[in-house]
Amino acid sequence: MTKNRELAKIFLTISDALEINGEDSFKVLAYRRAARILENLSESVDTLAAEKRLRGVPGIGKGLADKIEEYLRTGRMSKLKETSTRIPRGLLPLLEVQGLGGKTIRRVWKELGVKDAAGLRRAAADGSLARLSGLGEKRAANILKSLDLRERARERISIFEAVTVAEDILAHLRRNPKFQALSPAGSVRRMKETVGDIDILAAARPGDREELVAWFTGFPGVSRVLEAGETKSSILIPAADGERQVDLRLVDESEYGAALQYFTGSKEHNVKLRGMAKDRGLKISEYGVFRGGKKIAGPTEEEVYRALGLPPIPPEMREDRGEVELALEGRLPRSVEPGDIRGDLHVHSDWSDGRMTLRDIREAGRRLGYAYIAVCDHSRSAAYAGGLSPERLARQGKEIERLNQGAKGFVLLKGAEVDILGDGTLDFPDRILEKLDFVVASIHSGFRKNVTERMIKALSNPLVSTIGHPTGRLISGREGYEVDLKKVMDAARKTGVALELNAFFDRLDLNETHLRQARKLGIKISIGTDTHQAGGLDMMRYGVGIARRAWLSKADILNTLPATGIKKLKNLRNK
Ligand code: DGT
Ligand code: CA
Ligand code: CA
Ligand code: ZN
Repeated sequence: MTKNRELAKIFLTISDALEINGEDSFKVLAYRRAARILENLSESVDTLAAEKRLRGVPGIGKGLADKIEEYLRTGRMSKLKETSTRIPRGLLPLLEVQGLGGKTIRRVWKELGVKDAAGLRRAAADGSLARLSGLGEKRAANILKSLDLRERARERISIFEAVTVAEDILAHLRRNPKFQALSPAGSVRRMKETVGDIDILAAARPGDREELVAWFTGFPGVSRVLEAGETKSSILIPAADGERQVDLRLVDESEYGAALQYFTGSKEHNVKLRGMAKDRGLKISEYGVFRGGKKIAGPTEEEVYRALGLPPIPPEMREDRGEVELALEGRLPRSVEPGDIRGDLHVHSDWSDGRMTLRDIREAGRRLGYAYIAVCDHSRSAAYAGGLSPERLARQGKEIERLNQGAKGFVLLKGAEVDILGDGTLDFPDRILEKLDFVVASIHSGFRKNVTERMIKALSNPLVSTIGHPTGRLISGREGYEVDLKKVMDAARKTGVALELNAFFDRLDLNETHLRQARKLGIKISIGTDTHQAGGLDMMRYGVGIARRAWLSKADILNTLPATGIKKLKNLRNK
């Protein structure tokens, strides 16, 4: 972990502790802001401190600069000790539970003696939580539900974190030329929205294995080695909230394809294949495909499938949801591929709460080889997120037109993420929406208030292009809106409005189950990263991964169209 991130974490802990201690929200926010500044800093704090430039960083005053210097000098921060020793440690993580703020945590601590998640659970079970004045049965039940969701999510990690760790380790492994082949396997390769442990497969000569296992367990980030065998080894990598397990399997080059197929799974898919092989007088294992004693496939995955009479099946589809049967009939749909995506349909700029300027977005879009990015900043009611007034939106539109002048190959699209208000009307009037190329309509407040009706009303407006994050869930622990998606989908099918696949890793909303239903109904899907900074544009890969898991093809996805196609949608729907 870099010093910047270490310090950001410390400041977050301090702000959490202050909040539970009942300090001014002003102080709490100052530390939280400092954490964010540190995380986004492009220079290391070491350098800034060495060159006496810390105090020049906007948002870092003298007080914070002193604390940073103290930490860099001594490895300790007295403020951290002072604030966090005053409260039980087990209370800090409770701040991440939806529906629990610092004030409530302070009260359950002081009035009910709750010191951690287990204590909170007991207080919910014996009714004392609900009896706390001002809380009531309903809020107590919701808190318990959020706690459950969070703990369930905790056992698995996000696909984003898993891919990031896997790629770090693969980069380390690739530096040793004795690995003959390397690939992610398991749920990471299948792009599941959450991952249990991270699997990596490698081919190597028997004589090299001892050295290669040592190379793997010598990965600089390792906190513990669980197993270091020449066929299987496992390490733990430290993370903010625990440890992540990474398994490496070493096989012979002649078995690499069969092992890759086996260890990619899913287990259910493998069971189906094994049954099929048996019916054909074949045997399939992680060593190869065999007829009698004769090995007929092994080195490549493609041959393994071919030996069973199948075309290669994309890893994302291997869940035994009918893919094997379709492949047998030669009717496997052609899944959308990353290269089919011509733009991003949901990006925030610094005109609202994003960090990229319009120029930054243009540059990033060009670098990615995109044809367009739709700039979709928040609308006026989203004041907490710097929502734009109609005037500012108009000015932004002018600026986009100016930036697009004479542009070849890439354009910024004029968009907005417009709030669906409490009564289902939109936060901008039609005469404003008319001027835009792409309109995302989203619910950001009133999660339990007539959500279905409000969405359907939004869908009936021909100026709306798509509904943003239609379920509102967060994978890390928020259930989302009370919405009847079936009804929303029926309305989307009738009006021709798209639904979003929000590709931000903690959303992935619609999820793969909903996307499959949408595909069957012929509903178009727009994929947007909803990113607020340049790095987040890469989240598109998780969106595409989930789309592939739902068997979506190029034709199902709006952003495989050229820019002119996106702009024309509105006119088509207006007829
Ligand atoms: P995860 O880690 O829970 O996100 O899911 P996976 O799919 O990565 O599961 P994992 O790590 O237990 O195993 C990786 C792959 O290895 C799995 O997808 C299929 C294969 N595999 C593991 N154990 C078995 C087994 O007992 N039978 C079969 N057929 N395959 C297995
Ligand atoms: Ca796994
Ligand atoms: Ca595993
Ligand atoms: Zn957004």
